[in-house]
Amino acid sequence: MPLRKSHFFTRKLIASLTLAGAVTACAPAVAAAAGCTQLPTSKAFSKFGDKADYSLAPGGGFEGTNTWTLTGGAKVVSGNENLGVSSGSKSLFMPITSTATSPEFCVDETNPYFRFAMSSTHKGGYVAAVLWRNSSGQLTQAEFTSSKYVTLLSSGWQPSAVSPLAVKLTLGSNDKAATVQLKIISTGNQNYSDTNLLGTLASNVFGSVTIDSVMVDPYRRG
Ligand SMILES: [Ca+2]
Repeated sequence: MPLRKSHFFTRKLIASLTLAGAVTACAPAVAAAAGCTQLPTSKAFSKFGDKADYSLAPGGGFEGTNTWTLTGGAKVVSGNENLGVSSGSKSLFMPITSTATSPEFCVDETNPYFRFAMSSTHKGGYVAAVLWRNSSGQLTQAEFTSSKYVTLLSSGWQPSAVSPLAVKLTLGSNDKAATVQLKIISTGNQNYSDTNLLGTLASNVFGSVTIDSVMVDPYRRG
């Protein structure tokens, strides 16, 4: 989304210039400034013992017009996660081998992790990956696996693992930020990828996962 990105970088430039002025006028800077605009937060996973604050990733609730890139039959369906992470009436169903990739967004050192709500049918699984681009180097591009999950039995809604984000990035040397996309790949449980156990049941019923409420941790500890 070039327009949005352009607007974003314009805002960031203004923020940087404002900061530069502030630094000049004040005592020597001690810590590097965050490179991203921070969004409203909530302790979205507190009922699971996670006291961190989280912000919703772009389109991460799958409400309204979908902004994620979907392949392989992934589709927005009725029914929100029931964990209370973020409210709504929709989630993202992902049959085995489908993928869902978020819009680009900014992360900096204050965004160490992301986390989401998920449920699974029998033999479901996923890989949560991060695509990233160092904002100070046009040619730097990479992908890493942040977390994985497999199950033999179906499960209701549960929180995903706390998945590394900025803690695994090489941030830009100037603005300490990077442009990322989150990518969820519905892998099924490859330890049980044969159909002997459950017969020739449709893969869009077995092996699927459903995700919702994709949240980014902006590292504001109380
Ligand atoms: Ca939702």
